[in-house]
Amino acid sequence: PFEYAPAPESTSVVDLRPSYGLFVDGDFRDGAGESFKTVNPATEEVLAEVAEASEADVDAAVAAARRAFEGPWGRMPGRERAKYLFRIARIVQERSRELAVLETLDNGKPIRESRDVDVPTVAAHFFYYAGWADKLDHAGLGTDPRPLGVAGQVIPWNFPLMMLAWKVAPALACGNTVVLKPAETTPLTALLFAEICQQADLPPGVVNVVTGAGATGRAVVAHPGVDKVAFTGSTEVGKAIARAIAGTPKRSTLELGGKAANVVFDDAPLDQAVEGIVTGIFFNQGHVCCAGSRLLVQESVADEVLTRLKERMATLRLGDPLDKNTDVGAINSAEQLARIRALSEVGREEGAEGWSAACELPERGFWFPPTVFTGVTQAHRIAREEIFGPVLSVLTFRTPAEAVEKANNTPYGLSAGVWTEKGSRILWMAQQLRAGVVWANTFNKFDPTSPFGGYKESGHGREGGRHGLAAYLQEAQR
Ligand code: TXE
Repeated sequence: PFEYAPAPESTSVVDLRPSYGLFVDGDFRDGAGESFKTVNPATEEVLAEVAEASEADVDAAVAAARRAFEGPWGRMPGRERAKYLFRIARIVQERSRELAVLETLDNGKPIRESRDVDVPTVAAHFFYYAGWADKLDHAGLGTDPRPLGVAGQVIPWNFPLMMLAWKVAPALACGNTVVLKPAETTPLTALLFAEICQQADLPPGVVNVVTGAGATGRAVVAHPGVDKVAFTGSTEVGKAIARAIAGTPKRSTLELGGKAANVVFDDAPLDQAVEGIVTGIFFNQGHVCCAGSRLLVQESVADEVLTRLKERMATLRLGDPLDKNTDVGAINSAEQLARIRALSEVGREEGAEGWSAACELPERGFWFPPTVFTGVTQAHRIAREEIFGPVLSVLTFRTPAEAVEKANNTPYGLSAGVWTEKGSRILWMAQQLRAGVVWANTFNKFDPTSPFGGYKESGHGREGGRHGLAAYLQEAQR
């Protein structure tokens, strides 16, 4: 059964202010309009009041980004830009504890994850793209690849800092400037990152942060001064953004939802596979676009895998995200909890059987126990729709061909996992699966050198690696 977490790690490392303004043109300023509250999802306590950027604020941020692009930043040689990116990467490392605690407070994810995965990955992205910035310079031929201009970047709440790094680091490395709109439930680490930009002496206007809800995101995307739109979020909003920029010359990358298959063959090392299934769906409470939310297990080992999986699930510790022993943290918002509950209810109504280990949920905050559904068919909504929570749907297959057919039977195509001892089968599966990322005998591994992005309704464009540069340069759009 789940255990309650003991006393929390000190939060004194974070200097929380009662209210936060926008970051425009190198300085923090009050918004012209309203403000909103951001809460700790593990306690429902208000963390801070944050400015809601109006259209006029977005206008000011885009103007600042344009000036910076036309001015020092857009003309700076890559090797000079690299220095800023290296500096940012090092400050992220120096302030990693503060960043990790604030991320956990605002998002609800276990501190072990923000400390060991999110923040190190952020630093790694800045180091990696710092290393590209001077490689983009050509020696005096006048054919250096050109940046696009002002990038409007709208990001979600599941990996607030990581999504920021995936977007800001390549944009800056290529010489673009940025107007970033963090999600309304997790604005705080983006504002701390703005402080880091100041500390790194980044020229004013190169990075601007406009906080607010969907309307602020819409204003960024629609702004005529924005040359490129980068979005990560729901497929629904991704489609709305695609419609909003249709007929304009704006470039876009869209990283949308997923319903990844995690495919376990009968020759897989089962202990390792069970760990991979758990990481695949319970990491970050399943708030992961590439989560392995559909387990496809070969019939001959299905019972054994399920038995081991349930045993492992019973050892997961759900509770205080600031406790270093916590495996499963809080659901990010009341709205997301309601969505998870509703779809799980649909699963039961449609005849699937839900199981979770005995567990008493904390009284305050937003919580959902890790849950596995069996008796799921491909027609069930829980096998087709993104739940974005700690809920796994299990299906079985007999042959590799059937596994491929079921894995690909989804409107999405962001990621997939394959568990088998056979190298030839891994290569064959990787070719057959229509997904941007295929993990073999591992899952949810992120590396700055690797391109990440979707097929079909999971969006288009790639972030990360050499491919991630193309999204921010005039040449080589592919
Ligand atoms: O996402 P939204 P929400 C999925 C997941 C989740 C569902 C809803 O299934 O249950 O989406 O989550 C901004 N123009 N994912 O509502 O609305 C918004 O302010 C411009 C998967 O949180 O897509 C936020 O900054 N921007 C996903 C960002 O878009 C707009 C991660 C994402 O919010 C906008 C998150 C508009 N019209 C949710 N409307 C993934 N693939 O990782 C909203 N926004």
